[in-house]
Amino acid sequence: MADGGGTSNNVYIRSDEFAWIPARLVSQDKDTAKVAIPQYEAEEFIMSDGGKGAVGFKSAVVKLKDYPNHTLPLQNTGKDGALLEVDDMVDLPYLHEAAILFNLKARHVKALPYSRVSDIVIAVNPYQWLTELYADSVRMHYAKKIVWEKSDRDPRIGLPPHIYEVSSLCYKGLALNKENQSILVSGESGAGKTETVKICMNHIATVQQDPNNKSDEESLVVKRILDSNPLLEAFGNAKTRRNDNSSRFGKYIMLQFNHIPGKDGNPPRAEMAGSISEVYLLEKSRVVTNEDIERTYHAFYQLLDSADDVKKEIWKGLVGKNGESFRYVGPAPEVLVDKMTDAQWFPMVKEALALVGIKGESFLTLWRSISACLQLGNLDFAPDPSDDEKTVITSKTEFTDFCELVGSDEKLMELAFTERTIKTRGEEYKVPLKHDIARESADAFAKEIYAKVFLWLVRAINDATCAENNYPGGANLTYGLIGLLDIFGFESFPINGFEQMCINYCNEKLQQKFTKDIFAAVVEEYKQEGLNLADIKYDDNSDVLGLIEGKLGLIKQLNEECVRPKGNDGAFVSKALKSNKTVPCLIQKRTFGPLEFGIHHYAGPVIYRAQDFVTRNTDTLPGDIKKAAEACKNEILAKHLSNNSSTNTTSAKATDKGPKRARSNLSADTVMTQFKNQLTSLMTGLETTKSRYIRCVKPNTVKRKLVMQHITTLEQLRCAGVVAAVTISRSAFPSKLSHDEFKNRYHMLNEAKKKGGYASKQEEIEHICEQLLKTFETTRKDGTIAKGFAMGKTKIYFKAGCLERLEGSLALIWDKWAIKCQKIARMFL
Ligand code: AOV
Ligand code: MG
Repeated sequence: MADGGGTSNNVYIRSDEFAWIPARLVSQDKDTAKVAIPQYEAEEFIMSDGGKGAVGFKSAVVKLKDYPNHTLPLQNTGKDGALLEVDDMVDLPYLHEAAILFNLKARHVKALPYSRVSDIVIAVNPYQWLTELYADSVRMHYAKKIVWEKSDRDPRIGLPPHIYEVSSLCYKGLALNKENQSILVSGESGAGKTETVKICMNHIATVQQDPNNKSDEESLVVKRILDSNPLLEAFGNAKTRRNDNSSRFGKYIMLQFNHIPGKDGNPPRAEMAGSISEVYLLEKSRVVTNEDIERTYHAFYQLLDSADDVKKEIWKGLVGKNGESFRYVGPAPEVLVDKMTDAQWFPMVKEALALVGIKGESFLTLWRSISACLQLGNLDFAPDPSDDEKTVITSKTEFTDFCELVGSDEKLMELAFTERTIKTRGEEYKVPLKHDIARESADAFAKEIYAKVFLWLVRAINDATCAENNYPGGANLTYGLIGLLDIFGFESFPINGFEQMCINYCNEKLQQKFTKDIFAAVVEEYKQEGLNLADIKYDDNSDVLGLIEGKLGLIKQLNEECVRPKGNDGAFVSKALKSNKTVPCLIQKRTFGPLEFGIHHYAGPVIYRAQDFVTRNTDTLPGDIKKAAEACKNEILAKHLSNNSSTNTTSAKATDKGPKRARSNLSADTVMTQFKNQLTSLMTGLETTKSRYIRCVKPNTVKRKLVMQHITTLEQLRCAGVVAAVTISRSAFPSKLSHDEFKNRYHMLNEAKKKGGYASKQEEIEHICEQLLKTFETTRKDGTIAKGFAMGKTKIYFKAGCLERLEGSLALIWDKWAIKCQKIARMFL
């Protein structure tokens, strides 16, 4: 292919450093291609869209076998040769990984964080607050165009992509079509999930207000709902390496609505009547560990940085103390959340607590429980000098203070830490505990207290916000809901543990739904266009879910180890590997250690190390400590310290105080089983909604604005299923063009024009394609011929390689023209 002229010379090639880079195709033969690669300063390249500022060119030869279909992916360039940048990436003529990456990047460097892939909104974290993007006028514009303006066409046409379109569509679907809605937000840590959910929630709170009643103030319940965010963040968020305000739990907020019939010619409305939140897998281990760069939960610092008179009222042991006084906290860097310090947050949190009814005595109980966690870290244990099988508490004053703080009998608590009650055949006896076991019990106790405080808080918030308790007639409210899911994204580290397995299991569940929904949307599009549905097919991930939650699956095997006397991690792995030997998505390698196994997840392979899986899954507090806790005067400890950590708050009844069910047997209560049940209930709930997807992307690991690192961005697009979504929607026909676009661009390819003209534009286009795409024809199973293209009512769809063929033919024509022009020019010289 000749250099210059046709746009088909602009391609992408693979790069180790940048994943994909733009290049110019110089020539190619069967196996290799010669390309000219523009050279950039590395820094400049990740900052710019790669289309400008090249400092020179370098020649290279690439092997075509490294590329899908043996073809270098083409750049999407406009008439002027500049990179085409579109709102909706399905409008790109060439849709592949590199095209998505460079389109997102072209937008990101212009501070346009939102793009679409059909109905999915991609939100690239701008790492700068774009005030104008969220201005009141913009909020109202989306609501007006999407919710209130009557139109038969897609209301998003003409609107730049925005998460406000998602919140507006949800509200419209609920208010006008009476269909429950959900927004599923995903992305890796720091990608912007929590911010996105808050922005959508605030938008919904505005849109639901009566547009004809300007004085319609935010109702108390709406205020409580919005203010529950900072509250959950104080107790459930922490500074991590990747995000200064990282949510260490998953959440699903269900906003409840009442139907307000339309009157005086106005359309019906849905009024926000309440909310219920469900939380998942709070990271308990953070309470008892501290790392240099990371911190424990914000609440600890807020308490320790509060004024001495506040501390004195909560517990005198806090006065004059700071992080360094407590082992679980230690010295830690100051962190600003929403530009506020920990000390500034404390009164805000106090106010938000009061709004959900936590004030006076219950306010003190809450912070005393947090102080009790702190104090547990400072307890010291040592071998008893007279018998080193026994343990003594060496930090006497700290221990007395702790007992006073939780309102416990000192003797009872001491025995709970230093002895264990064993029951056999109806007999009960005590065995002494070694000091390191006693220390572990103190850690387990602190984690448990914190987890219960968190659940207690969630319940209090639910009590104060659910429509059942707070909206007139709310107990019988059946109208509808919008659910917002802010949950941990897919994780893969060099070493992956129990937590990653839970997280990735959850992501597989959501991916299955995502794939199903995308597929349904493609089926719908094909129907509308009148295409043959037999041409589309997709693979889903039910094999991976079978491996995890199936009859002989990993959860089942792990649970069995947790009830088996002497059950252990090694036995779990060997049994799991044996019974799933023939399952292709399970990875077994000779080079693996005895505790290692791998899973081919939809987002890629992940290797797990099953160290502590049995303990993590069982997660029980020693019985003696549990008993001592139940005897405490501190209400949160005494009443809510059950092993059932599931909030199970999907109904108003779940706001009942106290544990909901007694433990029937151990396996019913393992962490995995609880999580599986929670996920099943989440998925069942989601099935009753119309789900909309926002995929958050973290453009770089240095938290800088306008910078996009290619490799990490692409990995996220794969994990978020964006590439998969495109693959599904384009599986049969990766490219499509409207009839007009086709005709404008390729009409000159019609070398053998039909005599007598064409009955329609469609017929003419079909004629051109018939001439050029014969070699792409295949025979379907039923014996019919599938062409290289499919003629839809408004668009024409192409199989892989077809559009490239047309582009190639176009380039040849241009070359001929160029030669002709040169000849003519020479004649005049
Ligand atoms: P996450 O929820 O996805 O991470 P966050 O929503 O906490 O991520 O976002 C991380 C940080 O990115 C925020 O603190 C902001 O500084 C910035 N940010 C996110 N979205 C926006 C936005 N729309 N505009 C401006 N800045 C933004 V984690 O909870 O860690 O998985 O566990
Ligand atoms: Mg978050």
